Amino acid sequence: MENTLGLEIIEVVEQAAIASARWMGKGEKNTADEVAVEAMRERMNKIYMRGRIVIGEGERDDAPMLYIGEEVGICSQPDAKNFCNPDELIEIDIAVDPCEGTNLVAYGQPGSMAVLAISQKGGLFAAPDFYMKKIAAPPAAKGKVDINKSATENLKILSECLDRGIDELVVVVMKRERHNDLIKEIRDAGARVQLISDGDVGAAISCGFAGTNIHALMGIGAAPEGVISAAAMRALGGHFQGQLIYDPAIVKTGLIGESKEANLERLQSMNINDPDKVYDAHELASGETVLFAACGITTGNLMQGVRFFQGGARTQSLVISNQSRTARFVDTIHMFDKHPKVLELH
Ligand code: VTB
Repeated sequence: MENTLGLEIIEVVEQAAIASARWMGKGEKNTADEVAVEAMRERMNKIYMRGRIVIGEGERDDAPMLYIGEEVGICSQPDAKNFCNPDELIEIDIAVDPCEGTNLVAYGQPGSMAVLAISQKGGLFAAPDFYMKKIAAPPAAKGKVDINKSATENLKILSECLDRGIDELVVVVMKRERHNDLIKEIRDAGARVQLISDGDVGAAISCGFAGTNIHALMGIGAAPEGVISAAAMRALGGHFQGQLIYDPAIVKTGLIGESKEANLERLQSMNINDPDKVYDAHELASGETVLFAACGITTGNLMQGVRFFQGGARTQSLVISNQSRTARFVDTIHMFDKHPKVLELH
C-alpha cells in the first residue's frame, strides 16, 4: 500500500496547497477552501486505488465534493472494470482537510496546510463533526502525560520527560474564550503559552519533532482534525489523546448543535456508546498502515508555504509513514510553463 501511494499523496496535498495559496491574503476563506477541495479531489481520482472518504467536507447534502462516504480513486470510478482488478486492491479509508486553517490562508497568516491521512478500511476513527479535547506531546512523554490530569501535573511530567525546566516549555493553545482558565493555569505553572488563532493540526504534529520549540498542544479543537493529528502522531510515536466534546455549554461555537441530549443521541446512532471515552492515537488511527501527508499553504513551524515564481511554484510537504518509520520532507518545484524561471527563485 505504501510504496505507490506514498508518492502520489504528496501530489494530492501539493495540488491542494497550490490552488489554495493563490487565494492567500484575499480575505475569502470559502474560496480558499473550495479550490483546495477541488484540486485535491481531482488529483486523488487519478490514483490507482479504491478509496473512501471517512473524514471530509461534511455530509453529502452540504458538501458537493470530498463528502463523507464519497468514493475516490481510479478504481472507484464507474468504468473501473476496464483498467482495475478490484480483487487486487485493498480498500482504503481517507481523512482529508484540504485547507486546514482557512482563516489563516484568507488573512495571510502562518500555519495553514493541505492535509490527509490514509489507512486500510476501518483504520481511521470516523469522528463526528464535534469538538475534541486534545493533548499532544513529544515521543519522550508518550503514555506519561494524560488528558485526565491537570495542565499543572502534565507540565511537571513533561519537564521530567524532556529534561528541562517548566519555564523552558512552550504549550500551544487556540485563542478561544473556552481556554481562558487553561491558559492561566499553564502560565501560573511557569510554562509559556503560544496562542494560535487556528490550525491545531500543525501544532499537534509540531510536538512530534525536536527543534520546533513546541512541547505540547492542549485544549479543545475540532474532532475530525483530531483524528488527522492522531494519524501523524501515531506514525511519529508521539503522544496524542482526544476526548469528544458534545456539550454545548463547554463549546458554544459552530460545530455542535444546541442540545446536549440530541448530540448524545447522534453519537449513539454512530455506535459511539461511551461518549466520554478517551481515545489514544492508536485508537483514532488503528490501521496496520497509516500514512499522513501535508503540504504548507502558508509557512508554518514544519513546512514552508507555497512560493510562486514566474512559470511555477515551489512547495514543501511532509509524508509520515508508520510502516517505513519515516518522516520525509519533500521540497518540490512545479513547472507550470515550459520555461519557468526556476533560477530566479530566491
Ligand atoms: C478548530 C481547529 C482547526 O478551526 O476546528 C478550529 O481544530 C475551529 O474552532 O484547526 P472554533 O469553532 O472554536 O473556531 C481550526 O483552527 C482550523 O480549521
